[in-house]
Amino acid sequence: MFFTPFWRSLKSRSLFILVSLSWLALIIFIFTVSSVYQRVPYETSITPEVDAKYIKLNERLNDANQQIETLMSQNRELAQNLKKLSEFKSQMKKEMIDKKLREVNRESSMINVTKPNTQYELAFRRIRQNTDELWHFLRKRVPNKYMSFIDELRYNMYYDLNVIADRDNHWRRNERKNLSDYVQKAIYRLQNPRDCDKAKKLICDLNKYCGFGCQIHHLAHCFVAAMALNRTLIAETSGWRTASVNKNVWNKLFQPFSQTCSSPDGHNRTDWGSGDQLDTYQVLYYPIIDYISPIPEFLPLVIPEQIADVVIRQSGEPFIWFIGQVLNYIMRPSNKMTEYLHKFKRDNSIAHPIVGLHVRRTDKIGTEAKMHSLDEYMYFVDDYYNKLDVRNARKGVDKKVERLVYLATDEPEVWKKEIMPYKESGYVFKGDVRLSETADPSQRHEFESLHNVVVDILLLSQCDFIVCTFSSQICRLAFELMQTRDTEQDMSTAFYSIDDIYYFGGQVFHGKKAIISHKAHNSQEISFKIGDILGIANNQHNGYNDGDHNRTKHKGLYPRFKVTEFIETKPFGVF
Ligand SMILES: Nc1nc2c(ncn2[C@@H]2O[C@H](COP(=O)(O)OP(=O)(O)OP(=O)(O)O)[C@@H](O)[C@H]2O)c(=O)[nH]1
Ligand SMILES: *[C@@H]1O[C@H](CO)[C@@H](O)[C@H](O)[C@H]1NC(C)=O
Ligand SMILES: *[C@@H]1O[C@H](CO)[C@@H](O)[C@H](O)[C@H]1NC(C)=O
Ligand SMILES: *[C@@H]1O[C@H](CO)[C@@H](O)[C@H](O)[C@H]1NC(C)=O
Ligand SMILES: *[C@@H]1O[C@H](CO)[C@@H](O)[C@H](O)[C@H]1NC(C)=O
Ligand SMILES: *[C@@H]1O[C@H](CO)[C@@H](O)[C@H](O)[C@H]1NC(C)=O
Ligand SMILES: [Mg+2]
Repeated sequence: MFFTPFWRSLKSRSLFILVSLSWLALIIFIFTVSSVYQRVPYETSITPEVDAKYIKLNERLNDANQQIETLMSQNRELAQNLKKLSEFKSQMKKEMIDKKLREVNRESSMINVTKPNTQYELAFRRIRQNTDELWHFLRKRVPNKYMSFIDELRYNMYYDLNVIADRDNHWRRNERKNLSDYVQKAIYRLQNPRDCDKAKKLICDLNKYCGFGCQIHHLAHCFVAAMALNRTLIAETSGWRTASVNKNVWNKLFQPFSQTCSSPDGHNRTDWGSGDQLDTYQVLYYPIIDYISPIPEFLPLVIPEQIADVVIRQSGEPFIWFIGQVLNYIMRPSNKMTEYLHKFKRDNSIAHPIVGLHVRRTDKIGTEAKMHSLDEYMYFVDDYYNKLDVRNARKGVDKKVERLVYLATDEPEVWKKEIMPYKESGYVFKGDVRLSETADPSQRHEFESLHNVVVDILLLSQCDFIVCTFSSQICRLAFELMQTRDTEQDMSTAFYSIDDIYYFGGQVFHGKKAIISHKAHNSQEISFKIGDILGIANNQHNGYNDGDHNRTKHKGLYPRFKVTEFIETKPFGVF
């Protein structure tokens, strides 16, 4: 940078000299020639006078030639100097980088940080989870009067666990962030091929008639396939949910999937399930997940083999983290949406810490989920803030944290009636009842309704903890996106679901692997050995899962602390 002006001026000076001298030579030449030509017609014979003129002209031309020669050699010299200078410059740069590297190495060897390994991370997360399991076991069995003792002990255990976690959180955050960037860049590259005419493509059919969360999850399925097969995903979004007044709804809410490649055309095309040699075709049509055949090996809950080690080390929910990355790409907000969110957060003074609360009612109740009172949700919001109060007390902060709740619901009555007692006891509810008013089933085809549910999902995903029903795709979407945030702690435990465990629509198998053997204590429980695979139907929230043994086919309860997530990996072509 330092040298640039210097050699740039050298270069321009030499150019200047060259150009001006060439001009001079040209002018002399033209002048001479024209003076000769002017006279020739009048002097019909070559007299000695004319001869002398030619000799003079010749001399002048030689002169000019010589001058040009000199200039050229000067120019060569200058070019050589220039080359030397730029070599010198890059040498200096290299030395500076080397010096910086030596400094960094010295610093890190002084701190002598030993990074935790995967076993350490898994054990640490298990202690955290088992603290919760013990709590759930006790709260369902022990008389209520003992719970304040148990809770206080538990909150203090969390505090100490956080002290231990803090030592390595910087490293955890860096490794997670690095992997996020890596995955986002890989998807970006896949979606923006240099030559769209030659790129291998996967066509995703968007005509799946279901709710918003369901459609987005369907798109995520397509992206997973595109990543596994190393094909650019083409989805015709311009007709997506189009109402007559609102064209191109997708681009109003989100960024396009590609800047360089959105044409579904190609030299040849085939269907998944055609029986053809798929990779010899440029365009591959991918069906709606419900009708797919044959079943691809990369369907959820499979994660990419190439990133599995780091994901398993850094996230307690590797699949949810991975699909969160995919959704994060899909749902990159448009500039308009980004602006809206900024303004909304400012106007509502949304701050941290904040708990996200999603209450799904209306059409869902009695069809796909049971009714739950606000009290059932608030019990876990309360628990979150009690824990924070103890943490602050241990840190010597004697002010209680403000109890903020981001409320998202499709039932305006929750705003108008149900939150009143909690407001009186000091809770502050953020969000906007108007978003809930547009969530009425009769309005869901309107653009505003769609816009507002996107706002609720994105803001829920930015909360520090979520309480909701995982039976709703809306909440699962928010939780998935939450995993990809650049936070100190892994967010895989930052939720409580009042009903279902997490699942991904169309998932092939969700299993748990035994790390401790178990002998059934009663007819409700099942026995198993270390390494056995158990299915999971639900979490009883009393220390037990409900599920079936993959080998013995016995159905029943088993202690959660004896199993860990069963993870399948497959190579993904995109990495
Ligand atoms: N603004 C807002 N709208 C919501 C909320 N919860 C649900 N909705 C509305 O309800 C719709 C979700 O219901 P469906 O259309 O059945 O979509 P889905 O993907 O099946 O989601 P679930 O039924 O919740 O599993 C959203 O598209 C919104 O219109 C919320 O918290 N805020
Ligand atoms: C740094 O850690 C390594 C590995 O644990 C150890 O071998 C080495 O002696 C340590 N160095 C210092 C200066 O503490
Ligand atoms: C960042 O991620 C890439 C890809 O996984 C990996 O090669 C690299 O070593 C990582 N760097 C750090 C500092 O973790
Ligand atoms: C499809 O077209 C591509 C590009 O022209 C060609 O290389 C490939 O062999 C074709 N595949 C089939 C099955 O015809
Ligand atoms: C048993 O586990 C395998 C995965 O190893 C899975 O594909 C299969 O569906 C499971 N079977 C049952 C009955 O759960
Ligand atoms: C994926 O596709 C890109 C672009 O065509 C190519 O450069 C890369 O080698 C492919 N990767 C694999 C694993 O096939
Ligand atoms: Mg629905």
